[in-house]
Amino acid sequence: MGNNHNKYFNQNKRKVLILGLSSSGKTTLLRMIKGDEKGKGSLHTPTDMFNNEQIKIKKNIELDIWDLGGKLPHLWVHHFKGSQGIIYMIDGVSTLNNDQKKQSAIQELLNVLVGNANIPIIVFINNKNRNFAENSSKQSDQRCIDEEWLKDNVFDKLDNIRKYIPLLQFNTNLDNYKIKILIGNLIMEKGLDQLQISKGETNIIYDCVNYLIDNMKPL
Ligand SMILES: Nc1nc2c(ncn2[C@@H]2O[C@H](COP(=O)(O)OP(=O)(O)OP(=O)(O)O)[C@@H](O)[C@H]2O)c(=O)[nH]1
Ligand SMILES: [Mg+2]
Repeated sequence: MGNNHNKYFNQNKRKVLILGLSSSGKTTLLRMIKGDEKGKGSLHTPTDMFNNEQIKIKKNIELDIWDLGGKLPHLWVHHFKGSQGIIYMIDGVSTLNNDQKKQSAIQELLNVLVGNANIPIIVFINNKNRNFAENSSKQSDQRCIDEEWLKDNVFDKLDNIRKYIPLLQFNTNLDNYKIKILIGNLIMEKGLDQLQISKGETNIIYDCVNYLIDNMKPL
């Protein structure tokens, strides 16, 4: 047996889940990672079960990427096993002045974080409307979910669970991004934990996927 065992195990494949509540932008993101420009601005067609794609992302790395429907988050747990990285998306618009949506998004994020304590996770706060953060009131009940809010309400409470596990959080507006080519390890160079990125408008999604890959362990 010995080495033969390895022939059944694809060292170059990485299983990634895209999670988040309905309409947070998961399928749009998946399309963009695929390089499909039509992902942007299309009508929302809810994903009933999941979309699964194999995407070659670096020379030797293929992502086995699962975009799970957001309507039934209790089903996500069935996909946790064997996952090596997670992208969690939050709709920054619908959660802005809707406490219930905000709480649901965060509760599901916590479930995901606790259920996947050993793998890297990226949290996208997907703005949709670029100016929402500037327009939002900073009163406590109306604060948008941003890095600071997540830190106070989520990450600081998770220190023991995810102490050594990289976690990245940042705002996106998928409208603005064009997927072009991979950019090296920009994010790695800046350090990992709770990194806040403020950077030009292009390629950040690939940077983040790269970051995820660099921090994923083979199964
Ligand atoms: N303007 C804008 N629209 C976006 C952005 N991200 C997603 N959308 C739109 O938001 C809607 C929902 O996006 P989807 O990607 O289908 O959402 P989803 O998370 O896959 O939703 P479910 O499959 O129901 O779980 C679509 O109409 C997208 O075009 C964004 O960054 N900007
Ligand atoms: Mg979808």
